[in-house]
Amino acid sequence: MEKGKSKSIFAQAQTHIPGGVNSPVRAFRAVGGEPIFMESAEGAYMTDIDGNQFIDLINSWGPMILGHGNGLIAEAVKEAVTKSLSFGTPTSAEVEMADLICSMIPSMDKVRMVNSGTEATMSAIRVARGYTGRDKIVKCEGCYHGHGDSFLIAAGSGAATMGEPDSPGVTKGTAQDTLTAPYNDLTAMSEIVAAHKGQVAAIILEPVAGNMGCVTPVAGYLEGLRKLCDDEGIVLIFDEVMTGFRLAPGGAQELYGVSPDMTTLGKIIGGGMPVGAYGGKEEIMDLVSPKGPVYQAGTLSGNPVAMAAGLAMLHYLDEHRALYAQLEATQNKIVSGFQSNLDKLELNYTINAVGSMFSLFFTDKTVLDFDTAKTSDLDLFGRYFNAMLERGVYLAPSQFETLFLSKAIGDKEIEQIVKANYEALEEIHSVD
Ligand code: HOZ
Repeated sequence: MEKGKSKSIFAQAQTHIPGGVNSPVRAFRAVGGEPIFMESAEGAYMTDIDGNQFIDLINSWGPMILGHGNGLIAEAVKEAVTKSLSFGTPTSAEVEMADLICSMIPSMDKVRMVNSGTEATMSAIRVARGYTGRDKIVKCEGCYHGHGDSFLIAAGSGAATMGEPDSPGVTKGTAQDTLTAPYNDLTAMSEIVAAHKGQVAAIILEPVAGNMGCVTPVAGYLEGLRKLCDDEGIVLIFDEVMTGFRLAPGGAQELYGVSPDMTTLGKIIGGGMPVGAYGGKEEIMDLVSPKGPVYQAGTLSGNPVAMAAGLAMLHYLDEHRALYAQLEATQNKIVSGFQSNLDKLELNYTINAVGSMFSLFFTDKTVLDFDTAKTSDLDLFGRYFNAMLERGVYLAPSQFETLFLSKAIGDKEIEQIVKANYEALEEIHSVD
């Protein structure tokens, strides 16, 4: 594969960008090699600056559920741009967006738009603290809720990839208010809450974790957390930045039938533009300024171009609910192809999958939390990633990320992905 232009721009990037990238996982440090710089994308494919084409299995880490270059979204953005890039005043698009979100996710009575998932989660815990008058939060090990100080404790995603799940720069004062529990362990969570009775404002988690690879909730886990929070007066926050509008029109909470008190959103609601949102029960959200005393604001919040893209996306998803079954069928075909390849080559593996999210772990353990995710052979994963890249399939460049499928991936691409998987596995297997 020709990589000359990517190599040269990455060298230049080191001068004025820390590590040469604007988000750590993109640097390929976990998999070896150097990042590929993209030029354009259409449907299921991305093309890099050297002219190489890749089937995209990250889809901008979630937002591009319809694939790249979707005409509806592009047209909505073009129209919005002709009116203004930003007013700094309320617009009717924000009202339409709030109404649509709350109708698709019934646990949300009210919602506030922000600019990223990080902003959404930071704001949500502030509101939960204001509502309960308590300081502590509990998060799950390996879950990632953006890079707010309170969440960089036992964090997944890039923090885990770089081997720094507890970041320097987070003060002891902040860190002491974040408690952690293993994912999928209701007993451990109950014990932590009991040990800090009356002090926990919120339990926050990804209802399907995507930042330690894809990890699904075991039967009864989300229901158990719901009961625990009800019993102890704790705000249950589902971070649906990845899963919102991806696993079902109403997100993971619709799929699993468990309603949180608050929800955080991002990715798909922006249709590819930078957007986040947080919301929930009216009695909680009415504490947000200017209705209530909990302060949170943003110059570009509810940006008209981002709203236009997000509205086009959400209207499409609302009106095409059969899409979710189609995405799941795509996932099933890819996963069963991978399983048969892995079995043929007698490799140890676990595949976790739900809807249009899935991960392949090189381990014989069942992966249900951060500790079991870490049993995956990371060296093998790195070689697998690069072997897939060579064959034109772009995976997440870290074991501790999930893959995201798009509507644009059809039978032709599925065949190519499964074939590439076999050849890549055979190559790394024969080196072992
Ligand atoms: N950390 C995010 C995914 N879990 C985004 C990574 C990126 O955009 O580089």
